[in-house]
Amino acid sequence: MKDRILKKILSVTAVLSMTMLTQGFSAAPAEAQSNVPVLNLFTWSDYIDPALVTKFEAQCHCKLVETDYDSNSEMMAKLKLGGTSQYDVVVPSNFVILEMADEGLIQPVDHSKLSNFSNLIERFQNPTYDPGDKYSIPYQWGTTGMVYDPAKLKNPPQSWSLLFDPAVNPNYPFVLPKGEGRNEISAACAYLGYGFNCMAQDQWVAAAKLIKQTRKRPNFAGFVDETPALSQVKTGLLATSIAFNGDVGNCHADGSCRTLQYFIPKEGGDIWVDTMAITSHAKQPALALEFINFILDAKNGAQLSNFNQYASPNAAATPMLQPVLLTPMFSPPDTEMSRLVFLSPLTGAKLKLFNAIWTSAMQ
Ligand code: SPD
Repeated sequence: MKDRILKKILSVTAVLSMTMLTQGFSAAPAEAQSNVPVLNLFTWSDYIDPALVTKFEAQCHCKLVETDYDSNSEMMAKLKLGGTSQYDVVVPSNFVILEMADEGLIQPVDHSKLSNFSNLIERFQNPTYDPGDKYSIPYQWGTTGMVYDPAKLKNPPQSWSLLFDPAVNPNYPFVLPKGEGRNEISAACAYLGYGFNCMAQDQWVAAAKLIKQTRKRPNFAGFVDETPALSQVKTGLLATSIAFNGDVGNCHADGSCRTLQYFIPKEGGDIWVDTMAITSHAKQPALALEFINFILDAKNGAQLSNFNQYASPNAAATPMLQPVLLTPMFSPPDTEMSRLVFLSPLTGAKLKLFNAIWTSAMQ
């Protein structure tokens, strides 16, 4: 805990010093200021150790500017509004890579610049969501399930009914993520018995109907994405929400949510890989590759996981991981694996149809 706070203070100090340098509050000559190249990283909240950022800046003699998002849809919307030249590296989840490549938001990765690529666990070197890692390099992986506060909800069923059955949670406020809709429609599908990775139009329509009914419940508190929703469970505003395993692990580790419980519902949940990709009009493609290779380094990969509490795709990092990261919550055993599914990518007409159904569920 102390370490984390210290790291945050150090990183804020580093950012302030860098800001003063680049904004002219120091004696540094103007030419030197404009010579500092900037790598713009667009990533999920609370996903990179500030100390790693500082370490990378020292290595690349550059400045890394981090901007955060809380869903793939938020990230993609910003890229479509000019972000493909504003940001250099983005961190999309496996199931949107094809869509992003299709829409020209990201470019192929030059593997010849990634000397640390072979550190990846073999199955991550040629994943089905992006054969040959053409557009994306694995960053972290994890699961999506439910978090709840046992002081409020006593022994709730380990089921998506915690979200969708009014009898299970008649009173406590709860929310649904507002992101791209895949987790919400999939959770509703799983609850209705269609499986988490449902792909048929009538299943999506039934799931959307359930979400519409759910929204009308008096204790529905609105659409809030997973990471900010967890903060609301921590502060006691909410009793439960959809959550990512590592986010819960992170607040277990820093002591801010020790009693909160996380589970993967019996009907199934999402297993995902977040990846590093280079935007189609990146201003610093060489720095972007240097950053990706930096994260693929064994020590840096371990530091990343030990900070954000997500499982690492980096085999060489594994011996340096905190033991907790090898426990079932972060590295699910085979019995859990059988309940976890990778969401299939959606593109073209199917994606349009999904988006229309999801939009109608939210209105
Ligand atoms: N705080 C970091 C959260 C990263 C979660 N990414 C997972 C996306 C799966 N849909």
